[in-house]
Parts: sequence; C-alpha cells; structure tokens
Amino acid sequence: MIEVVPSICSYCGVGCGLGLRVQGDRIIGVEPQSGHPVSQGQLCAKGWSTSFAVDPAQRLVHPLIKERGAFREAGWDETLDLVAEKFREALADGGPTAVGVISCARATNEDNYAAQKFARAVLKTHNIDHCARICHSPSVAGLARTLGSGAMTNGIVDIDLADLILVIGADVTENHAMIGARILRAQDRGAKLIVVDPRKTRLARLADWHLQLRLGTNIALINGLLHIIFAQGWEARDFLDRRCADADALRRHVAGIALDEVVALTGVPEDQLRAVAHAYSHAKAAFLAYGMGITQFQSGTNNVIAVSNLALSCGQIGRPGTGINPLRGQNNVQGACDMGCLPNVFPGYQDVADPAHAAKFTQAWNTSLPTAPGLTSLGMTKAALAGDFRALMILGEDPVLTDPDQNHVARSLAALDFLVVVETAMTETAKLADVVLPAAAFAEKDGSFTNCERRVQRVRRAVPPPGEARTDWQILGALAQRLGQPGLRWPDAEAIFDEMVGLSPMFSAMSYAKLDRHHGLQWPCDGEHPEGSPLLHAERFPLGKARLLPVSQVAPAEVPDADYPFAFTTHRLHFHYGCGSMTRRSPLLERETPTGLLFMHPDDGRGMGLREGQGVRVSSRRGVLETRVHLTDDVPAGTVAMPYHFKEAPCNRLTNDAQDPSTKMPELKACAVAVTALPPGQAPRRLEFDEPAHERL
Ligand SMILES: Nc1nc2c(c(=O)[nH]1)N[C@H]1C(S)=C(S)[C@@H](COP(=O)(O)OP(=O)(O)OC[C@H]3O[C@@H](n4cnc5c(=O)[nH]c(N)nc54)[C@H](O)[C@@H]3O)O[C@H]1N2
Ligand SMILES: Nc1nc2c(c(=O)[nH]1)N[C@H]1C(S)=C(S)[C@@H](COP(=O)(O)OP(=O)(O)OC[C@H]3O[C@@H](n4cnc5c(=O)[nH]c(N)nc54)[C@H](O)[C@@H]3O)O[C@H]1N2
Ligand code: SF4
Ligand SMILES: [Mo]
Repeated sequence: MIEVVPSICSYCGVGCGLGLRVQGDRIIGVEPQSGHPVSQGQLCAKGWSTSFAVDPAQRLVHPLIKERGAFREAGWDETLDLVAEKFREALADGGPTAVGVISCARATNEDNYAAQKFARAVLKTHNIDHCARICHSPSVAGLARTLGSGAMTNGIVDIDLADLILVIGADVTENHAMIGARILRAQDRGAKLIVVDPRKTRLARLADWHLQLRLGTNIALINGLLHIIFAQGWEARDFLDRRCADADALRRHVAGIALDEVVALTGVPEDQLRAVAHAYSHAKAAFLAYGMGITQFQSGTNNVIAVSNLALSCGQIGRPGTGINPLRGQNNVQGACDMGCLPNVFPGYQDVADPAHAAKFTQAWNTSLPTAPGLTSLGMTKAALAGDFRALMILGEDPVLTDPDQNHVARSLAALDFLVVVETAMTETAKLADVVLPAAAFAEKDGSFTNCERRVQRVRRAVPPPGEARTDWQILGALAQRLGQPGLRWPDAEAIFDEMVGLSPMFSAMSYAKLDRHHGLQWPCDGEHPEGSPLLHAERFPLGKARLLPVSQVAPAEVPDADYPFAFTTHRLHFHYGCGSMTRRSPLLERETPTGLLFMHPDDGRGMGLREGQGVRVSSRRGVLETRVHLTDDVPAGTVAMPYHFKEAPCNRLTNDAQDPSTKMPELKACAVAVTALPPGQAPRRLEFDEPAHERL
C-alpha cells in the first residue's frame, strides 16, 4: 500500500506543498499537493526529484571519525564523547570566542532553534551564523534601516493582483520556478513585466522591457529612474507625505544626477529608462521582486536601500499586489534567521545586546549568556586563519564549494584544531572534517519550514532516518548533555516549537495544531494577528514612518584590466541546487545539466578562436579552474558567467571575498578573470586546491 504524507519541498524558498509517497520504509516518489496556496498543484523538476535527494543508498549512515587521514565508522557514544572533549579543550584553550556553530538553512526551524541555543547556552558564544550571510543579509540590514523589517512585505499570491511586475537581479524561472510560472501567468492576463539583469535570462527574453545593465551598476540605474520620476513629478506625493519621514534629501540627491552619465555607466538607453520609470510609477499595483543580483555585492546593503527608495517614492508598498519582495533562497533560510541563527539576535530578532532580551533568555534557559555579539560565518573562518579560532561545528553547509575564494576557505578550515560537520551526504567540506555526523533529512523528521513569504509550514516524518542518522536537534541535545547542559533534551519537535513560541512575540499565536489547520501561517502571528499577516505595512511601518536614504553608485571591488580582461559573475541553473549534494544524485537532473560551464558571448568566443564546448582555463587573482565554454548571447560581450553547483568546476575558486561593510556580504556576483583556451580535444581537468593562481598556458 502507498501512503501519502503531506510535506513541503526542501529545496527553494517558494515552499511548494508536496506529498511524499511512502511504501514500507521507503519514499518511492512525490506528488504535488492539491489546493496548496503557493504551488497550486504544481512542482518544478527539483521538487519532483525529491526521492533521489533523500535516497538511503547515497546518504551518510554512520558517525565517522578521521584517523591518520581516513574516516572510520564509529558508534554515537564514542563519537559524541570525542566531539564534547574537543569542544571542552577548545573552550579551555581559547575561551568562548574561539568556538562557533554554522547552522543549516535547509534544516527545520526546530533544528535551527536548537543550534542557536547550543551556541549560546552551551558554548556561551554568539558565534552562530548561516548562509543568509552570503545571501540576503543585505536585505535584512537595508530594509531594517528603511522600513524596520527585512522580509518580503507581500505574499506570493500578490503576483496575481499586480498590473506590473519588476524583477531586479533574480532569475526567477530557474530559481523560484513556481513564482516564475506565476509571473508568466500574470503577464498572460495583461500585467507588464520588467526585468533588470545583465544576462538575458528566460524571463528577460519574455519581458516587456529588459534593462540589460552592466554588471554592478544597480544604484546608478535606480538613481537614474528616480531622477526621471522626481523631475517629471511622477512620485507618489501623498504617500511620501503620510508614510515617509523625509523625501527631500533623496529628491535633492537624484536631481543632481546627470542622465547621460547613467546611460554611459549602465549601458541602458535613455528611452528605456524613461519608459520603465513611467510604467513603474503609474502602475496601479507594482510587485517588485529582487534577488542575488542586488545583494551579492560589496554595495549590497546600499543596493537594497536603492530598491527600497524606488518602491517608497512611487508608493508601491503596503497594498495588495505591491511590495518590496526579497526572494529568500533556501527552503528555510527565512526560518533560520527568525530562529536567531545570527550573531546579533536571539529568536524573533531580539537583540543580544539589549539587556531586557538577554535577561529574558538567561532566565528561560536558566544559564548565563554572553553579552557581546558574535562573529559572522566568514568572520569565523578569517579568525581561524589568524589562529584565533579553535573549533567549529557546521550543520548542513558546504562552504568549501559555496563560500567565496575556495583556496582561502580550505586553508582556514585546515587551520582549525577541530571541525565537525553534520550532513546528510559526504560533501567537499565534510571531507575536511575531523568528525562527520549523519543527519536525518526533512522527510525523516517532524518540524517546520518558513518560506520566503514568511509562511511557517509543517513537515512530517514519513520514513525513519537511514542507518544511524539522527535529527540535528537530537544530536545537539545529546552533545549539550555531555557538556553539562540538560536544557536541550526535548521529547519531540513540537516541544521545541512551543519553547520558541513562548520566547518570540512575533510567533506568540502559533502552534502545530494551528499550522495544520491552515496551509501554514505567515508571521507576525500574535494577539493582534491571530491568523497571521499576509500583507505587511498596510497602516504603518515598524519604524513608524519609512526612511528614504540617498545612496551613490559604488563599482565592484575588482573590475577587468589588462591581466584579467573579463568581468565575471556567478549564478544558478534550474536543474541543480546549491553545492549539488542533493540534486546531483538525481539521474534526471544530472542528465539536463551534467557539469559546470563557462558562459561566454559568441563574439568573445570568436575573438579567441574558441569552439562550442572547448576546454578553457579560467583564472582570477585567487585561483584557477578548467571547464568547457558554452557560447551564448545570454551574457553580454565582455562578461563571462558560471553556475556554482559543480565541485569539478568550482567557480568559487575565482570569486572575491571583498565585503559589504555593514553585513560582511562578499561580492559573489562580480570580479575579474582571464580565460585561455585548452588545446582542441584536451578535456578540462579537475584541479586540486592551491594550484598556482597566476599560472597561464
Ligand atoms: N535551481 C536552483 N534554485 C535555487 C537555488 C539553486 O541553487 N538552484 N538556490 C536558492 C538560493 S540559496 C537562492 S539565494 C536563490 C537565488 O536566486 P537568484 O537571486 O535568482 O540567484 P542568482 O541566479 O544567483 O542571481 C540572480 C540574477 O542576478 C543577476 N545579476 C548579476 N549581477 C547583477 C547586477 O549587477 N544587477 C542586476 N540587476 N542583476 C545582476 C544574474 O545575472 C542572475 O540572473 O535561489 C534559490 N533557488
Ligand atoms: N559564487 C557563488 N557562490 C554562492 C552563491 C552565488 O550566487 N554565487 N550563492 C550563495 C547563497 S545565496 C547561498 S544560500 C549559499 C548556499 O550554500 P550552502 O548552504 O553551502 O548550499 P547547500 O547546497 O544548500 O548546502 C546545504 C547542505 O545541507 C545539507 N542538508 C540538507 N538538509 C539537511 C538537514 O536537515 N540537516 C543537515 N545537517 N544538513 C542538511 C545538504 O546535504 C547540503 O549539503 O551559497 C552561496 N554561494
Ligand atoms: S519551486 Fe522551489 S519549492 Fe517549488 S518545487 Fe521547485 S524547488 Fe521546490
Ligand atoms: Mo541563498
């Protein structure tokens, strides 16, 4: 007999509803959930391939301890005793600032709550972070300054209510596929579509206007649009008067901008800028969505502020069909932030430096807590390299493949006294660990995920974990016990959720029973909003009045020159996900895109005498790799691009970790590279770490 267990897709932040088809102890397939408000009975190719991602045959099933360079299987007791001993040593040696935890935006809210409680209440450090750092941390920081809250202001269903959709720096049909489908349906019923992207994405090719700006010129472009809007008197004056603190500084700032300079810098013709400024400011309801093409720059926070200035100036927020909508990436990255897996906030964004919040958690957890905020994820790896950091626990992240400057990351991890990785599969990072612990995957545990529109939804244990795998929170609880803190032993996931709800005002009216009755609930969900909040900021902003903050264009830290003549950017492909540890197990997805490629404009290819599929060597100031070239006008001449899913062609060997000053977001979207041809017929090789960066053919 086949039983269908309702769950949520564990890939991207859209949060599609799926049913796990279970026979005995095995997941034999999935099906879309009918009537789900987000996915409406559909799934993308990754969702459909879920059973491969959790297949026991390809999973870690035993704890592993490294001895003389090789892993051996070990029992839980022996392994956890060793991990506890190593953390005790590190704490004795370097104190609580020398240890830390990187949590997992793919794991449940309950796992993430446990991870931050482990860091804070057991290790006594706020050194807890996760991949939001290199994803939407500029959204959290930028929108906190302009609105007072950094999440999507509107729901996914609002796309159906918009008469214009503006997508900036997001490849939505590939990366948030069911949102992409919804946008295309909106266009079919007459909504206008504008895409701002240096690449011709699928959506860009279908858009009414594609502003193909030069890499890293977002602020120049948005200030140009604002210049036109204010000069023409198209701004929403009434909204600015009632809802915003002071528009004059921004008005003066953009008045001083010369449009011909904007055109020269961005490469976008003036008539396109005028048409888009008119369309966005005159739309009845304009839904603005953005992604990594805004955030992953050293100017990431200011880019977000520029986006916010545009929406506020046109009054395109606070109503159905409008909004500033950062498309959060991972299935539960919103949740990992909400749960406090950040170095400066407890669950529910309660500041660790605020004595009242610190007192509340000290009392609830019955323990002392540190007062100084902790290190970010890249801060921890940097401290390791400097010799100031001893022991790190990584739950479900693969920084060797996904953090910038791979050689630097590998050196930093090697500099640790002790690295423990909790994973569902053997990754490049896990290979460098001293201990690897097998984690249960989402289909093997109860809990909740929070999608990009703040919707908290239940996932359920459909099958037992394979072998000896355990849930992250169980592992953390057992380890905490060994380190003298019994407060992380919960009977089940619901008890963790209830503890979190009791401590986080923004979730105070949530419970599993209530989440079950609805298709999840959108936070804030409290006494004032007992059924959740699909739309934010309708009456007022968390700051009271919103703020318009003038910002100026900043070039990427590294631009092309004679040695490294191509602008380089990185992106995603529809059929693969993150480090590929789950999608690359699916033969269906592998067949579609089996390996990494360098995307290059045919004119550049011709100039170098390259043929389609030829091997190339790509180098930056930080590293070198080999791959094959794909000649396509998806990218403009002078710019080359690579996806980041492929360990054999790791584009983060090349990327730059120049950082946004306020969030430490590295500049994953722009650096400079050189490309040289491999002799025709020579296959690209997989190069080991630290081959000389400047070596050329
Ligand atoms: N298939 C698949 N889906 C995924 C993921 C995956 O790995 N695979 N990952 C998930 C995660 S973690 C995230 S965060 C999301 C990310 O989803 P997206 O934000 O869509 O991510 P990217 O494809 O990295 O970048 C988006 C776009 O930014 C553009 N861009 C680059 N530079 C600039 C610029 O200067 N200005 C502008 N305006 N645009 C620029 C790129 O050309 C690209 O089309 O996707 C999620 N969904
Ligand atoms: N060059 C470049 N680099 C990038 C980006 C880019 O655009 N360009 N994007 C960045 C962005 S936005 C992000 S979010 C990061 C993502 O980077 P990562 O977070 O490193 O990528 P994922 O592949 O999502 O890794 C998640 C891991 O969690 C494991 N996992 C899944 N479920 C569980 C669970 O329940 N428990 C545990 N313990 N493990 C689990 C999976 O096996 C997988 O190996 O990459 C960043 N890196
Ligand atoms: S759009 Fe995202 S959540 Fe929906 S099925 Fe695809 S990967 Fe899963
Ligand atoms: Mo992300």
